[in-house]
Amino acid sequence: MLRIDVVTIFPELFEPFRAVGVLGGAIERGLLSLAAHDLRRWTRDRHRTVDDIPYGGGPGMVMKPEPLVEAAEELAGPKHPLRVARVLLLAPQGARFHQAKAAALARESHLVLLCGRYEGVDQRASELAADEELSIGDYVVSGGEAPAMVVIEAVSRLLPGVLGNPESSAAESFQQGALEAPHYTRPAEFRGCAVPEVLRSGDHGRIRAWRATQSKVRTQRRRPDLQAAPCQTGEQ
Ligand code: JCQ
Repeated sequence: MLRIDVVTIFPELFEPFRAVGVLGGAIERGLLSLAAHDLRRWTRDRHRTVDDIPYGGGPGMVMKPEPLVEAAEELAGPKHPLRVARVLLLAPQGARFHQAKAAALARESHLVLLCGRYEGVDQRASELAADEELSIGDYVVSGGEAPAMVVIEAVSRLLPGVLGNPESSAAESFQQGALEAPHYTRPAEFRGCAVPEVLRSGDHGRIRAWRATQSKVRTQRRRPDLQAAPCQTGEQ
């Protein structure tokens, strides 16, 4: 059972998210718990302030450190002695999130995801509260909520028992580092475009070989940066 706590100024964003699909099913079956907490719960002033102007000047606002650090400490315990939870701050400056990272996080027992907003969070919040900063890619979005959802989706589907068909995760983990072959379903012809004949042949050996080749060619052409897994069929 993996416990995930999210700290955000928009906890309501996570209500529909946690209700549907693979994630909703996993929560329903008790394989995962997901709670979204309002950061303002850890404010003390009458306006429940979570941001302030930047030291040194410049545009926008910066998230104050106190609410984030107190939230992380209440949910995960103090950073230093023996914290079991991993506290992650979603930020464009973080280390890039990838499939192997998702697999590592799926082996944890408790994740706390801190969502920033505005121009960023006070550096001390990152240092005092977070164990690591994670980025989902080189673009800026308005808050850490969408990036947190990406991490939650990627991690939750790797938890034991979450995916119905164990082959789908096995196939994908084998494919790790390579793009998948194209997929087709009915009709066999649509607007003059036919499904490749091999997929309709019923010859599972040929199908496997075709998919392996497609996977390899696609990876080479579209994502030459990926380190492709060795081809299982030996097909070139
Ligand atoms: C995450 N790639 C992009 C936006 C401030 C920590 O402070 C902030 C966080 C965000 C949201 O994260 C991203 C992001 N991975 O933009 C502003």
